[in-house]
Amino acid sequence: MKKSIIVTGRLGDPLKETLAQHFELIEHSGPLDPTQQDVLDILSKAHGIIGSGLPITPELLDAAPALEVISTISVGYDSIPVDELTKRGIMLCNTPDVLTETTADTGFALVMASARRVTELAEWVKAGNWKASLGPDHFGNDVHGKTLGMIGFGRIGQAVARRGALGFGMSILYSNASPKPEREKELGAKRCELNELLEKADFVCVTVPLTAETKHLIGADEFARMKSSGIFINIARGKVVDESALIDALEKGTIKAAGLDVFEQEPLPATSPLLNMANVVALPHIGSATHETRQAMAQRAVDNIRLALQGKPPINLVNEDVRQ
Ligand code: 8YV
Repeated sequence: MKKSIIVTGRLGDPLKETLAQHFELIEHSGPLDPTQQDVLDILSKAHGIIGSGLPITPELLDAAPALEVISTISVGYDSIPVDELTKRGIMLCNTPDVLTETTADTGFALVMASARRVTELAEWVKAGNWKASLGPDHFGNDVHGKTLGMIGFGRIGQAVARRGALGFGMSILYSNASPKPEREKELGAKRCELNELLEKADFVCVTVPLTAETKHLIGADEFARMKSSGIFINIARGKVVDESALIDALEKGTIKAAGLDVFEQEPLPATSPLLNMANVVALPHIGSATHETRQAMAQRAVDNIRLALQGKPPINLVNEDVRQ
């Protein structure tokens, strides 16, 4: 009998057909809410779950006794209780690497857009306001030659730094649990304490994963340490930042501007003050959202779940200890 996979994400027909050769696919749109009878029915026979933005709870796992693997179409897995999975012998697979460069591109788009006021001025032109040559009220700030501070220096952080150092002649500071000597050699990057980074950087860019330790890592004290000309970029997770402290810092001029792809609550509520700030560039969590990269992520997630359910090592296993 074929093993069953619940498909909650958008995979596209060719990938679904590949999976269907080996497994029974149960397509489910909407949240996997274990208080719903139809969800309980499909969970009771699922060997695998594939999808993105999967909020996984112990209640959901209780309802899925045959579950062997969860394959998330994302690099982040902050909505999934990894220890709980490991305890139950369930593998967790994610999709790193294939989204690194695209997400770094998004980070750099936010650096450029915030410093040069790209979206603000583009809207201004479209609204028919360009009637004379511009003065300092419409000037931005340079990016080239400035200091870029990376909070988190994993794959994506390093890729953002590479753009800054090699493309824009920026000096790179990074705060990270482990040193990255190769990047220090390649990019002249310097590792320092978070406080020093905040004080020295012209651009502060967050790329740490969301964990219990990084929740609200950046708050009022951290914004107060930044230069008043400093620009804050977040392409990680909204909850790494105390958003009300960020709003306060932007309103009071503690920092100059922000470029944000992620928010404490997504979609960003229509009442958020961030929506009315000219010095904020807000994107709808599109870090990895290109046709090419989303396809590569879906392909990787499919490969991971197929290998895991066939008893082979998946390409990206998060909880390595589950297989011991
Ligand atoms: C995903 C992301 O697109 O990979 C991640 O962790 O944040 C994004 O690339 C998002 O989770 C939806 O799939």
